[in-house]
Amino acid sequence: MSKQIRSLSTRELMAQLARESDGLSIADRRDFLKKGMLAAGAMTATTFAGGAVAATGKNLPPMEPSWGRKLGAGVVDKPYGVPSEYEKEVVRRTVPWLTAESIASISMTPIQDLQGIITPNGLVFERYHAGVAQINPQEHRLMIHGLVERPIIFTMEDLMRFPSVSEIKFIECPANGGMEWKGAQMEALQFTHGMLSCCEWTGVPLRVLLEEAGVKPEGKWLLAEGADGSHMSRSIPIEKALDDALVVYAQNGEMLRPEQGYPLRLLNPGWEGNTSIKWLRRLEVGDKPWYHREETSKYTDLMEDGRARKFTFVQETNSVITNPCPEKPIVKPGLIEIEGLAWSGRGKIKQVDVSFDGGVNWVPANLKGLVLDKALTRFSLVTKWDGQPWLLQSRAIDETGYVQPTLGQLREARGTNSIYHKNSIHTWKVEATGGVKNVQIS
Ligand SMILES: Nc1nc2c(c(=O)[nH]1)N[C@H]1C(S)=C(S)[C@@H](COP(=O)(O)O)O[C@H]1N2
Ligand SMILES: [Mo]
Repeated sequence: MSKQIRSLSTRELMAQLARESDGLSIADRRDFLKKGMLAAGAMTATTFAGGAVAATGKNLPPMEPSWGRKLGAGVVDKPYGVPSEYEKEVVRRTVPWLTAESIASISMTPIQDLQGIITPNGLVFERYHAGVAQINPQEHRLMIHGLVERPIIFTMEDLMRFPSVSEIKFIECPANGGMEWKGAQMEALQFTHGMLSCCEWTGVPLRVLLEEAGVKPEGKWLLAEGADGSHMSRSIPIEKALDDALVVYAQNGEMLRPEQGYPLRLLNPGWEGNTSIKWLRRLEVGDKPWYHREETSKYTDLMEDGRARKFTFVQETNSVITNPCPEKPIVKPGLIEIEGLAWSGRGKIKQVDVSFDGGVNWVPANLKGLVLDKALTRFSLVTKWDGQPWLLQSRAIDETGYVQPTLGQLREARGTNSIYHKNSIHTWKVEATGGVKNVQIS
């Protein structure tokens, strides 16, 4: 049988390189295209396709694949669609030793397998303190009371009558990366950075609901409480409530998943995930914080001197390289698109730099697609790998000028007793085999 070879023509290659080099400076681009030209001339492995692919097996060219020789499933075979069976490894995962019971645990998003910036609903990481509440929306209510002129109890129907807004925002558990304060131990991107998601959320600005209730001048804080068995609650400053907080009932176009707080959740964009109370049932306006469990014994940051930081709401600027990563080693020498995600709880990502030598030299990456306030931002840098070892890092800078710290700088400021807010520059060690290891350098 004749071998089917799929290699790119010079024209295709040049077009591809031109596309991939978008965002490079003119000098970079000239250099890049020149390299591409040489590669095309020599037909070396300097293409993304990598040249020859031998066709064997009866479903490969030039044979007609089996699925083209029979009829497929009809409409509404699956009234609610699910991914291909070949994608069954793309799932949320948990670290067994992290928690004793699944009802008070956390699962992580497989960010190594996702494209773009939106997390599909079935892959959004889950964090529960008492399992998923199963709520009948007709029996669900949101009560606003305390220091207000007009206490109100809303039905879901009431809430959905308000003009809605839809916004793309990330949610990150502040414990993301928390297992790495003392040293590198998680050999997977899903476990070092997967307590992270980004969805389009639809609901009503909290400000609008508070205006209905009429907050009294002495009302400075809000207590948000969930209807689940944990009745998880957090104190939220009124400034955040009046700024960009949302009360949401939908994610990525459909009603919230039970895992995400169906039928109603609070969303505090850019803030610790645990302030975004799920299964939201109660908002009480007060004149001071409540100091409940999840803002005293938990979700505070123990410093070296034994004191603890409290109300550290903002998820600081962070970034990580998603390709390559431990789950996605480099498979062959040649051109590679380094890709990753950056995010900031303070606003938009302004710049991401990539280092190949553990932070000695930095190269600016290209920000791909949408760059939104408090949303995941995808970055990309096309380069060539010839089997040389790399200490690969990314460093994000947000629009406020905040620069993601090195591990050394973070430990200097906070010590190593913390669980939360570990946003330091992350290092992947790329070995000569193309394998990727999780390592730490200061
Ligand atoms: N009512 C309630 N809200 C909650 C929680 C909870 O256990 N109960 N967990 C919080 C924590 S710690 C986080 S990080 C986020 C996670 O949101 P997700 O499960 O939608 O990813 O929800 C928060 N809201
Ligand atoms: Mo969390």
